[in-house]
Amino acid sequence: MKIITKTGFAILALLFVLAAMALKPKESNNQDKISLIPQPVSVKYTGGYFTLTYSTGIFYQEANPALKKSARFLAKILHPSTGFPVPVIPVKNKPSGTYIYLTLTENKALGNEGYELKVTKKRIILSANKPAGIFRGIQTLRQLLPARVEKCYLQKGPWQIPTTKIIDYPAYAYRGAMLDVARHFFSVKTVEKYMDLMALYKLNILHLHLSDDQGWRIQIKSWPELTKIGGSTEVGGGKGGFYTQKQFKELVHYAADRYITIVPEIDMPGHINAALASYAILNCNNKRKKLFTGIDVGFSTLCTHKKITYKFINDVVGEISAISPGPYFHIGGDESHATPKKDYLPFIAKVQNIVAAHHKKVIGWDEIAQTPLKKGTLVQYWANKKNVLTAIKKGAKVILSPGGRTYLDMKYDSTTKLGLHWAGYVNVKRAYNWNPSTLIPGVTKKDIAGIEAPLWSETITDLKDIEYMAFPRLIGDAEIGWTPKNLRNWNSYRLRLGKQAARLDDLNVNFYRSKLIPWQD
Ligand code: TNX
Repeated sequence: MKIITKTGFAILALLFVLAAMALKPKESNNQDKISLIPQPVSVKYTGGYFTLTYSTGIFYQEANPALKKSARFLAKILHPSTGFPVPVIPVKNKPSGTYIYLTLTENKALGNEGYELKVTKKRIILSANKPAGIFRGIQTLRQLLPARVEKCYLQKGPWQIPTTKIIDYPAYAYRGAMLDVARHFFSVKTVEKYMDLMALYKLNILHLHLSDDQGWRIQIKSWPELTKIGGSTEVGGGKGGFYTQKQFKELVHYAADRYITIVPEIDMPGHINAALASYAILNCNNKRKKLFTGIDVGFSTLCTHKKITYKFINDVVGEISAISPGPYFHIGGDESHATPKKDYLPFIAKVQNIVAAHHKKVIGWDEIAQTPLKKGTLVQYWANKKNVLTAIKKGAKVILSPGGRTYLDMKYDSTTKLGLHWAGYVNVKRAYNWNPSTLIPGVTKKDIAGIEAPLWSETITDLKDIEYMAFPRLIGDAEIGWTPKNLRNWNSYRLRLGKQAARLDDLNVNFYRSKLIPWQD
């Protein structure tokens, strides 16, 4: 009797458990909270979830210091918020058990920055051809975790990641942001935070506008007055500042850890008053110019027929190139209204030779297309479509930075306090809703290296201002550069962007809460 009762009870209990399992909603994998930006090329969710626990380790293929760095990068995000130890462990072969595993593979389709991310209930395997792809994949993994993982102090779990298979790679190789550190100077810490946020959205180029009429922002050891005088102020008359070469190297290093390349720009022959104010000898009349703290453009020029001008440029390009591992040197070339055209053309040709002699490729604003272009030169479109067509006829590729779409210093609307509006108001939809390959008739995907979103800083004075103007628009630029155009549309994007609010909050980003976006905190 007793035995039967026991068995009966056991059966009843089992039935109860089975019923409860049937009634329980499908495993809560938080999928509706998830938003991936940029949208990956292919994502399949398989309905379950992986749970991060106290014993989850990050394994990486032994003897690969780059993978070790990326594993540490991930552990540094996971550790403070989860409170788990998240050990980083080298292994020879695929481990067993539950883990996160970073490994190189060979898969042509993934290219240099693509990755494959497989999440099952037991393990997460992230593979890529190159360490850069692993790093990009880690950003996707971050976005699959609850936003609070971004916080830097202990948060409540559970730490679930939906099971999925993602295959992903970028549409464009050049996905940039530009920061104007000349009109207002920004500290190393500020630039680093900007790079942190760029990395989260898979941007890979930081173009630093290092000189302009109002300021010279990088130490040149052979021309010390450039920073002593030229770096001593900024728009509005503040105290300005500059990066020592040591600090610049720190930025380069910080960027490299995030697979971001820094593109240094020295704008010439115009936008050069800070240098003309530093050295009398750079002026045609041998008299120093006054420092300038206003926001006019187009009034200054190097003295293009003085020999010393080219010695100066050679020294500057040489010193900066020596501490810039990236392939590019940006020579500006825009708005040289004070330089006669007959002087501008040979000037740009000579400067291209100087850059080549220092083993860098030239990037210049679209005006440089009027001169003969060296092989490998990139022309950056900002204003003049004709220049772009000229550039591609000469075999150059272009970077697209259309003012009325990508300029992060344009006001969102008439009520925006910061910013300018010469290229119109650029709301979040307008910033997102365009395609590089159809922007300029006659310019197709093969002509385009990528896109870049510049933030000019005439009205931008600190990190809070930077974040307000760049976010959320820069996130849209990141998606435009990464995601193929057939997978992009405004309606999907605005919902996904809305779900980024919690993550941006947890990262302390002072983003603009556009009314066009259904923000979910
Ligand atoms: C145009 S874009 C400029 C900059 C200004 C910017 C302000 C470009 C190549 N030149 O000098 O800062 O407009 O939006």
